[in-house]
Amino acid sequence: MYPTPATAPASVGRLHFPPGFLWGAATAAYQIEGAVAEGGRTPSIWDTFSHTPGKVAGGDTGDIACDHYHRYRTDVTLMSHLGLQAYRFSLAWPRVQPGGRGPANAAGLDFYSRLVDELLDAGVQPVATLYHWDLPQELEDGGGWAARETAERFGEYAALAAEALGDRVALWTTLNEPWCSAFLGYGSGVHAPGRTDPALALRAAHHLNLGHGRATAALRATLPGHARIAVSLNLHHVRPLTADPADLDAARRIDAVANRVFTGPMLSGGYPADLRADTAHVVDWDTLVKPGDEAAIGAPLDLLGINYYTPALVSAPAAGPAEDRHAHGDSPHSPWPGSEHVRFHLPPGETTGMGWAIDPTGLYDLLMATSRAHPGLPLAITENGAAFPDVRSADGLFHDDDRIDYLHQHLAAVHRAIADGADVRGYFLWSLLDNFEWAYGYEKRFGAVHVDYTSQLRTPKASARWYARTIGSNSIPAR
Ligand code: IFM
Repeated sequence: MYPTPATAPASVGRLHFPPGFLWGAATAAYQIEGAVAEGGRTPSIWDTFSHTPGKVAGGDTGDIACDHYHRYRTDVTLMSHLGLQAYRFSLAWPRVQPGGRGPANAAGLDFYSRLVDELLDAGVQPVATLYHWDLPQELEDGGGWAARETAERFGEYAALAAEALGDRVALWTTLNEPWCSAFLGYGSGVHAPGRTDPALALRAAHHLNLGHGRATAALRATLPGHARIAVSLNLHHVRPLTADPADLDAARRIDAVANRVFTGPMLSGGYPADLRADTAHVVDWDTLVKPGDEAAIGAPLDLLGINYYTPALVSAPAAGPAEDRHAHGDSPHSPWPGSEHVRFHLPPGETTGMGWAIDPTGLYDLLMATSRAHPGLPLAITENGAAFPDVRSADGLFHDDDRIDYLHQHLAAVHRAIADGADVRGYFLWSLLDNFEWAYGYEKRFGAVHVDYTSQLRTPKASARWYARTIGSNSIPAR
């Protein structure tokens, strides 16, 4: 499935990717499925959060979303027309195992089984993510990710999913962006469950890591030998504002609590000493981390998924006005336990509709740094893309040249990293469809395919056609 890539060959006018490079698109259950009360599904923390007034822009919820639960066949047809080779979707834990405990829910599994069959019939490789933020509400009521028990439950859920789909799904990722689950969910509170306690955020990070370890073991024990197991991290490419030692220390701190809190135990043998020192006044790591935890979390992986959108530019407090919105969202609470004082700045240049700096060099640098830090571990971009305020033109179409430009620049960065030795095996565009963008609701649109939320009509944007040409030629134009 993932051949060892040769160096990308150059040809006049095009940048070619290695033969076998995997082209896909990604979505997540709560963002697209809707049908939140069908087929035995019970509420997740995002149902509760989105129905809490003031938590999501416009009072939007995922109740209907893109109605993908009922329209998945149409959506697979769309994928097939785009020539997608792979589709990364997530399973809703409360659909597969309502309440997060006990036996699997046959109706819930049946939905994913039908989706997988439809994908395979269309020649699209299914890539399943076990957890993209929709924790069963009952588990949150018992403490959520801040409670160790949730990690154990996650391992059991992973086994149920693998038993049902492992005969047909050959690539799995355990968690999607656990940084968001831990630090936006329990630190700044801008994501579900909306808690704002730095100690809980660090506890959640550890239990997400442990859950990843338990799930990896369960998948390994259940899946056939050829199956591949990964995790998707939104690694932050952290840059210091200046070379001043105080700014360098700010960057080190954020790198620790954004990246190495996950890659340390998953890939490098344990939690970094500097992270433990920075946060020793917040949690007692010696009590939190039990003997054997780090070994369990460090179970070998076949692939590291990297989700990249924008870099982080940081400084020590003295360095002038900061772009704190980027760091905290709309919350007065920090998602950076132990490093609340670090200032975040908006990097220079253009921004997307999210207000995020467009900086493909950050992706190149991140890929090269990750390759150096974890040699021999294949990488894939499991998310990359951009929201822009799409406007329907008089011809009825969406000429989203800004999104095409963003994708082109970031794919050129991936190409350059491969040429310079990074072992990048694939790229998944975020997102196939416009969808529920969490606390931003439906206003922010990341899709290559436009969704009219009233009629549920899907309209491929120009970027979808551009991406189809990219897949078809395994290349992008050289500029
Ligand atoms: O929509 C999200 C996705 O769920 C996780 N990664 C970032 C995307 C854009 O914000």
